[in-house]
Amino acid sequence: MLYPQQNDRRNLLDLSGFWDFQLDPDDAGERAGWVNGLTKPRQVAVPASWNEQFQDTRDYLDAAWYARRFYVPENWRRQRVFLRIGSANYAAQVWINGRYVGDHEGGHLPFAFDVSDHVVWNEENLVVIRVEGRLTPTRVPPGNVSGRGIGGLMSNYPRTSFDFFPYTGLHRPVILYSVPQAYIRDVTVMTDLEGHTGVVKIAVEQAGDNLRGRAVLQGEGGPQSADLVFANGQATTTLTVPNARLWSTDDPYLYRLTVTLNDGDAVLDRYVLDVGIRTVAVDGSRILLNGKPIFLTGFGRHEDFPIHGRGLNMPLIVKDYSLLKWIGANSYRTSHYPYSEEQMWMADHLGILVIDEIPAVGLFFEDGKENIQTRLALCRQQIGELIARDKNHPGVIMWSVANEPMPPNALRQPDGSAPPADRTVGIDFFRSLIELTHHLDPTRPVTMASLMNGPIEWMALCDVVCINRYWGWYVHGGQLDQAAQMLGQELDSLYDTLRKPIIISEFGADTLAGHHSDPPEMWSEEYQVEMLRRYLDAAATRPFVAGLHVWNFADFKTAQGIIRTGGLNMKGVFTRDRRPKMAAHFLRQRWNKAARPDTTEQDQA
Ligand code: BDP
Repeated sequence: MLYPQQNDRRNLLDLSGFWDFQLDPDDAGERAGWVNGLTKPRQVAVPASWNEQFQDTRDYLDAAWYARRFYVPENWRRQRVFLRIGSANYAAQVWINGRYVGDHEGGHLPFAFDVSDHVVWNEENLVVIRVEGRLTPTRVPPGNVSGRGIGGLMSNYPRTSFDFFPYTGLHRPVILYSVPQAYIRDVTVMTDLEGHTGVVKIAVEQAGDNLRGRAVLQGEGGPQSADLVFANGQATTTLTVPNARLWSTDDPYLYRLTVTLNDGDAVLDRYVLDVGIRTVAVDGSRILLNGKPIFLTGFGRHEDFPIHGRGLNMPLIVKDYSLLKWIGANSYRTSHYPYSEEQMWMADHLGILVIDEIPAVGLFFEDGKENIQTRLALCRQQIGELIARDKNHPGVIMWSVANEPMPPNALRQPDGSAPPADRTVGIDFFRSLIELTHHLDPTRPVTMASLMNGPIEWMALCDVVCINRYWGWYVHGGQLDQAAQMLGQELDSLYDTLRKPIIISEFGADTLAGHHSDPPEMWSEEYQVEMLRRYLDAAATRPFVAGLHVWNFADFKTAQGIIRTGGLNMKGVFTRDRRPKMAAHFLRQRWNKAARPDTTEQDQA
């Protein structure tokens, strides 16, 4: 799933802009012939969620249709033409000129179709996309789940099984692109180190005849190059770079790999990729980047902003990464779904480490084998698509296969005691998912973010243990000393049992910007600071804690409910429009070396 590229052999046409748009609450569009054009369209922006573009679409999650006309450039005639949709949440079906092209399920990953036989030349084409975002128990993430113990205080609208707004629509660009008839279908790069020598293993997949090709790596110690000889469409080669300049958070140095397909002297296709030479490993209780322990500082985030919703928002990406740098964060988790490819690109270029998560949030195990298997199949599909998309990003250092999967009865224990339920449920599920992930990518550790009181058997399947903890908020709210004590005890006992690196992948307090109190009281800026301080201090004295991700980077929109004022989760250290709360300055003092030149590495934890 290579990102579309424009160069001397390939081209692309970004179909972003205003599209025809029509709601279809009765699912009548197909019968009414909308595949040939919408009957009463209004204009909607793509990419963007549809929810906040109109007043009548905020909570609308049923089917809606998008349509747009385009010409295919005449000089693409001898090429193959693909249509690529960066993200359609949740399910999409595509037609071109009234003919069915294909479909896709799953909201945050790209999909593409070879439409060479669908498009016409010298005439206008019509692309029609039906998108539908219903919440159902057998989707990933699930929604509208009944009899699961969520009710009363926790009930929300729309009825998600997760705490973020179920934004819907064409969230990332729709791109038409051209490649030569014989073309580079895929490139996989894995890097390793032998002493000071960088080892760059390259696998290329081509479509077309068995041609020859070439891989050229440019950068310090280069250029290095090798011929590619294809058999059955595959070729592999290894380049070595003496005294390689490694990719790291302090020096995110990128080499430039150019892969070509050649016929004699003629270049048939070309693809260019940034390559960071680096290794990631887990050693005892440490996470190693290039063989050296790294402590993760950062956040869980969301792709979220007013009006755009979850749509690609380039200025916001620039802003968020500059704030991450300002505060001294070196990492984040793509809670709770894959973020845009543009975000991954930025992480590579700025030296930000990413824990890359599939949309497996709100998983549960109480509705029978068949439904559990349906969700497992979707999770397996999504991790496959995510690795296919993000495998070449040096910034991506870990895969996360779930967020807070819920064992039976977990929510019925308000005192935090261990649920009496069958704790072995789900083990086969996560074993299957984690084994698949290791098989698809043997180079990166795998984790999942576990719920307070979640089964330790699930954490034990992971290479790195990620725990979401709300001591001081949902449990022992207002009692920070008690919370800190519980946290310390829990960390020690988890490490005693698991002997793996532990990342506190969520901890935080809802905080109303501008609300103050001394002594600190819940919802005040002071309370957020004091709570974060307790967690940072607990980690600083425990070398097995390998990272801290505050929940959340910024306030974000969620479903309506009585614990979410204004439909917002306010655990951000920045407001939704990116103004810092006191906690942002506090974290900067602790994390950003530039803000505290006297701080030692140790203090950073
Ligand atoms: C955790 C979830 C996260 C929520 C957070 C919260 O992983 O999605 O937003 O709690 O309640 O359980 O703020």
